Parts: sequence; structure tokens; C-alpha cells
Amino acid sequence: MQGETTPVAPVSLLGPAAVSAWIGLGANLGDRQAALRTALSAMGALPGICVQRVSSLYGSAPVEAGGPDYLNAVVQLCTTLAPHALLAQLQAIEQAGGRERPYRNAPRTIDLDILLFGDQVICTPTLIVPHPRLHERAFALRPLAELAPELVPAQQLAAVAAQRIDRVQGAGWAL
Ligand code: A4P
Ligand code: MG
Repeated sequence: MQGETTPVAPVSLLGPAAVSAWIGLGANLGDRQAALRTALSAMGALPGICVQRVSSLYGSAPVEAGGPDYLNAVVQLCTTLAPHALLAQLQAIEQAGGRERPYRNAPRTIDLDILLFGDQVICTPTLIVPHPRLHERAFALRPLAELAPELVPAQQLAAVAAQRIDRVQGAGWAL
């Protein structure tokens, strides 16, 4: 029909076995934007990972945590890595970014969480996907909904509407 477009699945340079993974990025210590940008380019440099899309940058009040405001964003990766291998690579990037873990939800230079890994449901001692607190957090849901509204039910966004979060910059923050 004229005027209608057919949705086209994103073409992956990694081949048909590649899966879309959605990663939440957060930082509330040091040069937060530089830390997010460094983590993003480190992800893109890894074999078996393509960065497909990057959300806007959001400023957010700490949720269930103290310390300064966060910068948060979500990126869509395409990857041939298995989920635990991806987690290990993300943790290595966190370490390189000076991440310290003195106590639960402590302020951090960089946090990289796997929010979704394709449509997989994973429940192991070291990895739970979808991320177990995704649905409770505007700082993850808002940028995810910006990139993939079909993945975020409207009632989930409504339920976190009281959490303070502001879009501070478009996707150009990543350049
Ligand atoms: N782990 C299990 N599942 C996953 C997953 N899907 N992705 C395990 C990443 N890691 C996963 O994580 C602790 C352990 O969770 C890891 O060893 C891994 O095996 P961590 O990164 O050491 O600690 P964390 O980040 O404090 O834990 P977590 O569970 O990611 O924390 P949350 O619940 O995400 O909360 N407020 C604002 N405004 N913005 C934020 O970014 N972040 C948090 C962290 C709290 N409040 C915040 C923000
Ligand atoms: Mg984490």
C-alpha cells in the first residue's frame, strides 16, 4: 500500500547468528560523560560486538542509592558473544574504567548492565536477564523506550514516572 513502509530487521555485519543485546550504562563519579563515551568505544572495539544504536544521555537522581546524580544511557549491541562472555567483557571494561565496589549500589565511575539479550531468559548465579530491576527504574526504561518503544510497556513507564530523570543531550553525546 502506498505510503506504508515495511519494517526491516537491522542488518548485522556479524552475520545471521548475531543477537541484539541492550546495555544500560551509568556513572555518577568523575567525568561521567567521558566514562560513558570510553566504555562505548571499548564495547565497539571488541571482536564479536557491533554498536548499533545509542540513546540520548539522561541525568537522573540516584535510585536506592546515595551520592551525586547519574548520567545514564542505553546502547543496542549486535553480538555473536554468548551472554556470560559478554558479561565478562563488560566487567573488564568496568575495571579498566576504575570501577570500585566498596558496598552495594555505591557511587561508580562506570556501570554496564545487560538489560536484555535477544529474547533470552537467563537465571544463573552470575547473570540474570532480563535485568531483575529493569522494570523498576526510569533510568533504564526511559532510554530503552527511546530506542525500542515496543520493548517497554506503557504501564511500566507510568509506574516509574515519579523518578527524576531528564534528557540532557541527544545521541550526539557518543561522538
Ligand atoms: N549480574 C546479574 N545479572 C546481571 C546483568 N543482567 N547485568 C551480576 C550485569 N550484571 C549482572 O553487579 C553485581 C553482580 O550482578 C555482577 O557481579 C554480575 O554477576 P555490579 O555491577 O558489581 O554491581 P551493581 O551495578 O551495583 O549491581 P546491579 O545489580 O547492576 O545494580 P543496579 O540494581 O543496576 O543498581 N540510580 C540511577 N539514577 N542510575 C543508576 O545507574 N544504578 C544503580 C545500580 C542504583 N541506582 C542508580 C543507578
Ligand atoms: Mg552493574
